[in-house]
Amino acid sequence: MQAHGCSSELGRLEDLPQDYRDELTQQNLVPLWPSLRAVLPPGVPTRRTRATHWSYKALRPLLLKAGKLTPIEKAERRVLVLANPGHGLEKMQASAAMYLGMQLLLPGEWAPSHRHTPNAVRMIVEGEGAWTTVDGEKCPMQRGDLILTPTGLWHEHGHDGSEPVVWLDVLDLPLVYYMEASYHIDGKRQAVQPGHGDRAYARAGVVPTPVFERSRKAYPMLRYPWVNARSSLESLAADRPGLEAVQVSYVNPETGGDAENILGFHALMLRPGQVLKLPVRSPAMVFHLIEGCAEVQVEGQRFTLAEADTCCAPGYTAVTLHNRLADKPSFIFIADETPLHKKLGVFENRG
Ligand code: GTQ
Repeated sequence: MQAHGCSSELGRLEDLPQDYRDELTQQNLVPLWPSLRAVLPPGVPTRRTRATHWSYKALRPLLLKAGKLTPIEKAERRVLVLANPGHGLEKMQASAAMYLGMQLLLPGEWAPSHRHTPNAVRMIVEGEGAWTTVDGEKCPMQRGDLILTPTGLWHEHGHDGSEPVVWLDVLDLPLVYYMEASYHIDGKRQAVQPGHGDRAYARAGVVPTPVFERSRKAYPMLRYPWVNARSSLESLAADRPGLEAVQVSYVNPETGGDAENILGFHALMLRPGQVLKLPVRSPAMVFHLIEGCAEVQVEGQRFTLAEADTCCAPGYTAVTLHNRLADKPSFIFIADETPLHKKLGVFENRG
């Protein structure tokens, strides 16, 4: 929040005598009225978040170059941050609450174990043979998989394959940092424990019965394989030919609630040639193209997303998606701030 004058009808800072202003400053006091309209603008919030497109084709060579320039020991996490210029690149945020980064792991490398207060997810972009161990569960990483590393859980990344592996990190870091609640703890290599959430929760609608279990994990499912999400979308589209938004949400299979506490995650299928006008809602959104080709219209701009491209849209803004393929579906991974807005009671759907 920044105090600055912007109002025509309310008194300005300059209207006040300098000695009075100096006295206020000395006492750590600020008059509200010159800044009232800035912090409570009429009808719609001021958003720093700007519609921004990051092309994978353009960033990939730079990420691979980081692999040559900076050894993993000097990076811990070798990430190029997808920063929104509206916030200032140095803020490293895609929106008010969302952070995006493209992470590179080369064959044989290990990104050491740590845990932190912000929640993270990974959306795997390319490469085979990498894995991430979260809370003792070793999760293989394949294109389109979503892997959670919720707040407080140990995680480390390794790579037994032969080609570079890249994934998209989505964290609520900007929010948790703003709350002055962001920190990490280093750990040692985790012992892999038996059990795989993606196997135990293999099908929606039936979940394991906890007959002998004393306590349940807060995050029972950490890996959401793309093959399952994709086939759910195809089944849903086939079952409901009239359904406009063919979308599934990543949820906690025990509670049916959001997979994580602050950010929401979804997969959307655009039918061949489909144009989908999304309702205007308060949370900012991120779109990452898993498969196909799609145009995103937002704030008078048109981004053509090729595979592995990412873009973001501010909240309270109309977004239209268009599948550029006439004969095939396109698949989009969506991250948004909906759980946060709903928990805080500020969520709006303006239609
Ligand atoms: O992989 O643990 O993009 O801790 C930023 C912070 C990734 C990670 C990021 C992190 C990680």
